[in-house]
This record gives sequence, C-alpha cells and structure tokens, in this order.
Amino acid sequence: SGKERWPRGDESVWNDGTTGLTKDVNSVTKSIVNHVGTSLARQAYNLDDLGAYQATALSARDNLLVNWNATQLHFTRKAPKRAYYLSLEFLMGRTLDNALLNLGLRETYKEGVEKLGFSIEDLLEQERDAGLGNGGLGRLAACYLDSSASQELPVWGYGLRYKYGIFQQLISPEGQQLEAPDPWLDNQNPWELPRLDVSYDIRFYGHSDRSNDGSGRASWGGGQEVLAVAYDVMVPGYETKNTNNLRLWESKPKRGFDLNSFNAGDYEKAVESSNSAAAITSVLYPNDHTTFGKELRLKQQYFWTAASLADILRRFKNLGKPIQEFPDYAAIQLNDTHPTLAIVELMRILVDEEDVGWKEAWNIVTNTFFFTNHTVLPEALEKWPVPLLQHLLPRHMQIIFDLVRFTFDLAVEKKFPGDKEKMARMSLIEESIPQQVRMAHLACIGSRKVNGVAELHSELVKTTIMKDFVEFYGVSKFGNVTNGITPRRWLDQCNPDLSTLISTTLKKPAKAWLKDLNLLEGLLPFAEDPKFREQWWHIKQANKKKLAHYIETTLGLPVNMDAMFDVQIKRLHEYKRQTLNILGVIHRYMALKAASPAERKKYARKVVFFAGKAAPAYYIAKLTIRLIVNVAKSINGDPDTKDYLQVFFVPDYSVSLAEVLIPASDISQHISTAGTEASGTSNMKFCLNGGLLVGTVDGANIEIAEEVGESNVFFFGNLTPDVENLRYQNLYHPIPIEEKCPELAKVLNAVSAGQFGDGSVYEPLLNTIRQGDYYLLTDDFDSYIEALKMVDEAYADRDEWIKKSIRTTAKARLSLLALQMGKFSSDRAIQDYAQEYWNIESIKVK
Ligand code: B1H
Repeated sequence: SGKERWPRGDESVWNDGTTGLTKDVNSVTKSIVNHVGTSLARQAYNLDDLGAYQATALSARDNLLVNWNATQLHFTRKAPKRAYYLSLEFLMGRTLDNALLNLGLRETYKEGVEKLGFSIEDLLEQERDAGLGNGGLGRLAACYLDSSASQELPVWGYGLRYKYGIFQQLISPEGQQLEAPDPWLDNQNPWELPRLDVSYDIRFYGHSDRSNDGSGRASWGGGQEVLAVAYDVMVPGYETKNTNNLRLWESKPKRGFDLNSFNAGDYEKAVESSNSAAAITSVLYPNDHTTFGKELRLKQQYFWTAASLADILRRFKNLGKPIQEFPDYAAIQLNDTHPTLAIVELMRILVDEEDVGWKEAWNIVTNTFFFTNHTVLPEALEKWPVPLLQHLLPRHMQIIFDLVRFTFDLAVEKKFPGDKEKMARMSLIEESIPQQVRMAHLACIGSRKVNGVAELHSELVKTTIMKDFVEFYGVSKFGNVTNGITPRRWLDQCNPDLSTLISTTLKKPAKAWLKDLNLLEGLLPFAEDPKFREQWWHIKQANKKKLAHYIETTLGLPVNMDAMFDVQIKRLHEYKRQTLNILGVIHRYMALKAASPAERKKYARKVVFFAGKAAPAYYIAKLTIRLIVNVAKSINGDPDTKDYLQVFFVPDYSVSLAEVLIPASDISQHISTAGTEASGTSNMKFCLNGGLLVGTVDGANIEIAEEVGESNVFFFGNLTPDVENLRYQNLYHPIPIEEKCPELAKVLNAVSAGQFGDGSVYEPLLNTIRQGDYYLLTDDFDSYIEALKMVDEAYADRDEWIKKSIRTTAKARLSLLALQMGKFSSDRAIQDYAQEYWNIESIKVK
C-alpha cells in the first residue's frame, strides 16, 4: 500500500519499554537521582538547590510526557473538532508546583525530595517565571489552557517563544523604574520540548503577481524566508490524564547564513540576515494598551499566525477531508486583534494554494475564526499603516483591498445604500495619511462571533467600537464571556492552608470543590461558627506574615503585622488610577499628621502595597511609580504615624509575586474610571482568597458584587453613562480644583510644595489632573475617600469582617448558568467558549 506500519518492529517490545509514572516515593527518589547523574551530569555531594530543582523538574516532566503522548495519540485517532487559542502572550508563571498538583503527586514529591535532603518549598523557589506576557490578557490565556486541559477539551495554544519575556523591573534610589532584560532561558527550561522536526518556512517582503485569469489568485515570491521551529509545552489537566499542548514558535535563519555574501567574502553581511531572522522572537513587546506601529511587531504577528495556520492546516490535511470541512475540525480563537492576520493568511492559502474560489474561501474563513476584544480604549485599537503592510506582506495587502472592494464594501453599500459616512466609519481602511488598516474591523468581519470579557464591557463593545457592525450583522454575532481564573493556581497552590481548611470543612471527596467551585457555597453556614472564623483569621495572618517576611528580606523594612493589608497590583496605567490611590494615601497621612496622638488612635492601622510595571516609554505611568516610592519613603520614616500607616512599592511584579500578595490581602483596589477596565481578573483572585474589594462600578467588579453581595464590595465613583459628560465638563468648563475638590487640592499642593521630594518633578503628572482630568480623579476623589472610611469602619468589627471574608470566598463561585462551576472559575468560561462558540466536546484520555 506504500503506507508504513507503525510501530516498526515488535509492538510488545515498544510497549514494554515505555517508562511508567513515578507513583511512590521510592520511584520518585530513583528518578530524581537518575536525572542528577545522567541528564545533569552532577553528583550528590555538590548538588545545590538549583540542581535539585532541575532534576526534580525533569522527573516530573517524565510523568507529563507519558500523559502528553497518550493524549496526542488519542486525539489523533479520534480526530475530534479542536479549538486553537492564538495569543501573543501566555503568562504561565512557574510550572513545577502546578505540574505536581495536577498529577496528584505533590505529597509524594515533597517526601521524596525531603529524603534526598532538600525541601520542596526551596526547590520551587528556584524556578524562574515564564513571563511571556504583560498582564491580564496573557494570564487569562494561561488560565484558559489550565481549564481546557482539566476539562479534557481538545484545545491547543499557539504563541511565540520569546527569548526575553517581560522586562525585570528595578527601582533606582530616586524611585525611578529601570528595565533589565529577563533572560529566563539562561538556566535551561525543562518544561519545553524542542521539535526540530516541526518547522515551516515563513516569507516576508517580495512581490505578489496577480494571475490574469480573473480568478483573483496571485503568487507571492521573493523576499526573505525565515524558519519557524516549534517548541512544545505540556499543559496537564487537573486530576486527569489529559495533557494538552502549547506550541511556541522560535524564529531561525533558514540557511544558517547568507551563502552569497559569505562566498563573496562579506562575512558581516552574511550573518546580518541570520541575526534579523533570530530577532523576530527575541523579545516580548512590553506595552499594553498602546500600539506603536513597529515593523518588528508586525513581523512577530505574521510569523506566528502563518506558522500556526500552516501547522493547523497540516493536521487537518492528514485527515484526508475536503477543505470545505475545515471549520468542522478547527475553531480558531483570536486573543485580541494581535493574530488578525490569520484571517488574511487563511484567505491567501485557500485562494492561491488550494484553488478555492474567493466566495467559498471567505465562507470557510468566517466559519473558522472567533474574536475576543479586551479593551475599548482608543489608543489600544490596533492599526497598521498600509505602506508598511504593502512592503512586508504585499499579497496580504492585496487581499485586504480585495476584501474591501469585492466583499465588504459591496455588502455594506447594499444594506445601507448611499450612507457614505457609515461606509467610511466601517471601512477596513482609515483614510488618514498614510492610510491605516483597522485590525478590529478586519477581525470582526472575518469571525463567526465577537465577544467581550465582562457584561458591561461586552455592552460597551456593542454600543461603541462595534456599533455599526451590530446594525449590519444583527446583535447575535456579538456575545459576552465573562473572564475567569483557575482555582487550582489561584487558591489551592497559592494558599495551601486555606485550601486544606476548605477541604476538611466541606467534607466532600477530597478537593472536589477544585473542579466544581459551586461547592464553596457549603462554607456559608460556617461564617456563623466562631471556631471556624478563628481558623480563617489565623490563615490570613499567616499569609500576611509570609508577605511581611518577603518585604523585610527584599526591601529591608519591617511591616506592621497588626494592620489591615490594602493591595493594588496591576500594570501601571492612568486609567487604572494608581494615582488616585497614592493621593488617597497622602490624604490619610496628612490627616494623621494633623491629629493628636489620642485622635490618631481612632484610625484603622493600615499597610498599603503597590506593585506593577509601567511600559518603558509611558512617562506619566513611570512618574506615578516615582511618586509612590518617594511618598512611601517619607511616610515609612515618620515616627509620628508609622504605627498607623505604611506604604510599600514592591518591585518586579510577576505571577509568582501575585501568588504571595493575593492570599495576604484584607482589601484590594480595583478603581479604574468607570467603563475603562474591560474585566479585570485579579479582582476574582482576591475574592477567592477571602479578600474584600474596594472598586468602581466597572468591569467584572459589577458581576462580582452581584455574586458576593453589594455589602461585601465597597463601591464608589461616577458611573459609566456619566463619564463622557464629565470629561466634556472638565475639558471645556473646568471648575477650579480648590472649589470642586478642596481635599484633593490640598494633597496636590503638598506634593507640589515638595513634601515628598522635589515637587517640580511631579508637575507633569499633577497637571494631568489639574488640566482636562481625563480619568476623572477630581470627580471621584471625595467618594473614594468616603469608601475607604467605610472600609476602616467595617474592619474595626473583626467578627463581622471575617464573616464578610468567608462569604466572599464562598460566593466567588455562584453560577448564573446551569453549569456546575463557579461563575469566576475559568472552567465556566471555557465551557462557555466550548459550547457557544467553538462547538467542541470533551474527550477523556484513558
Ligand atoms: C487587556 C490588553 C492588551 N486588554 C494590547 N487589552 C497589548 C492590549 O501588547 N499589546 O499590544 C497587550 C494587552 N490587555 C486586559 O485583558 C484588560 O485590560 C483587562 O481588563 C482584562 O481583564 C484582561 C483579560 O481579558
């Protein structure tokens, strides 16, 4: 038949040779020792924690590999419809602890490692974070991978293997953010498998020649070719054999170096082009919510989408089905507009290479893709200059123009005859100089469905950036999938003591709640049990101590343990309003300073924590960091107030740091200007760990309050429908700040006057508030201070506070849907996508 039979040789010999899982302590220690000697070529007598971590990781990896292989084989045989999650960011954090937990081997490895003379906690600390993302969008992708595998869904992730992830943040003595590279691969990465056998040629530049047969086809040639090489990362499900795959692409020069130049004796030029090939995946762009129109970023986007699509198509073609059935076997989710070129690339392949007619090709495309929008902020909406696209991807630019002329514009003209303004608003091309391609419009017209990430946000998508498209397509194309978080990492792993308390209290089969967060509701009656409350409080105290210890060892400062811990951790951005928080801190400090020692005793004791990175070119955000650091310096050094107020800026925020900060929080801040934060996901993580929220009526805060109860969320501030008017007022009819918000005016004047170091440094930041006040600090300051007062009062009643905390955890789950998952679990979110969007089903690997 010409087909080879697999396996070669004797099948029983093959099966016999397959290494089994390490199931007991004995096999764990054996496998670790074996890896120390063979994989690491080291010996017991000089093995440090790093070496022991590496050997342990390799041993755990062997287990993952067995499951991963079984899953890939099973899925290949069953050939189900699969979903592909295309994301430029996967913010995975550390892997070892998660792998052991999901394999059900955490206790076994703990014991094994101890027998070898190490502590598992120390080894876990050796691992570097995989920081391949900026913030919420990238972490969401990581949570979705965990949930997909845990629910035995055939979902693969596709991304880029950046050599350098999100930069390391340092803080200078003056309080300025400095950026250092993050060489996360320097110590080897045991969690990836290089697949040198899986690679694709990716073309850039060159020329596109249209055929003159009227078919619309063209051939694209010349230019530069770069090699995409696959690296696979295993994604284990929780308590299941199913282990999915995250495929990350690395760019490599196609032929080592340019032989022509080499032979001509120009060695420098010969390696130049190989350097430029390697540069494509060398670094993650550290901006979130702004687009810069840089050629290298566009190269990343095309390189990644083209390699991923080629891989997906090759897998489909192995099934031997007609190309028209592609959408029955593949659903492709676009994580924001970053992978939008995939739509154009699939058109190109179908039309130019697969001989599919234009109309039919468009039909296949629009049944394959799904698009998630993550922000309505105008500065974040991607646009690419036409000349740049034309130069880098000449064929794709032709296809986009053809879509405009032959497909989209015709349909719009037919639906809204003569409405030139609407045509212009909806066009894929913005008529600026130079012209620009609007990626959100392209993503919308090329997708089956478009969704936002929380109810309010999805409404805003429909009424603002996609308004015309809702009229055109009808509203059913536009949906909502509220974000979720994985409870495995964000409770069981990061807060093991609370996890144990919950498990022993619920008395269900051990940890059943980790797969069905609705079970947490069983905690509600225990809020009335004083003994349980005492345990709950003790665990929070212990977590606060861990954070305090971290602060003492990294910043060298003692932390007041007898205080409320107030946390704001997220990317630095004006819309997230860290500035409002620090100005509120100054306000509190000034009040404490003015109070007599007796009066001071009435204040709640408080420690305020900030953490987060600013985009390196975001001047105002960096100034905010500088203000926070210097305010912290002044306040922490003031003996009058130090028992009542401390402030810390914790440098180099990361997934691992979040795992320390979140379980330690009593209250956290989610205080974006209404209508600006699409969802937020840390808000859910805090609640799950029994932390209360102070926040604006924005993003997922709203749905969280619906679940945990309005009395457990401290809301303040203006509402979304009023924002536009207030902005207009602030810009065109400003009221002097002394009149509008005297308390805030006092604070700004104190900063200007140099109470926290040279005031002139902060003028540009203060002026954003004094002039224009786009993010409405002057409108929300008074109600913010009022909300914080309510927090103080609530915290003063310890028993009531603990009840609120317990209820918040218990209700961080309630489902509005008939699904057996907590609303804020990413398990629920992924089920929404699987059922309402992708149309895929679970398959259990036996
Ligand atoms: C979110 C981004 C984002 N929205 C551009 N948009 C980026 C945009 O590198 N870029 O070009 C990177 C990131 N990130 C966040 O997504 C939202 O602000 C959060 O509210 C939301 O929770 C999160 C996940 O949906």
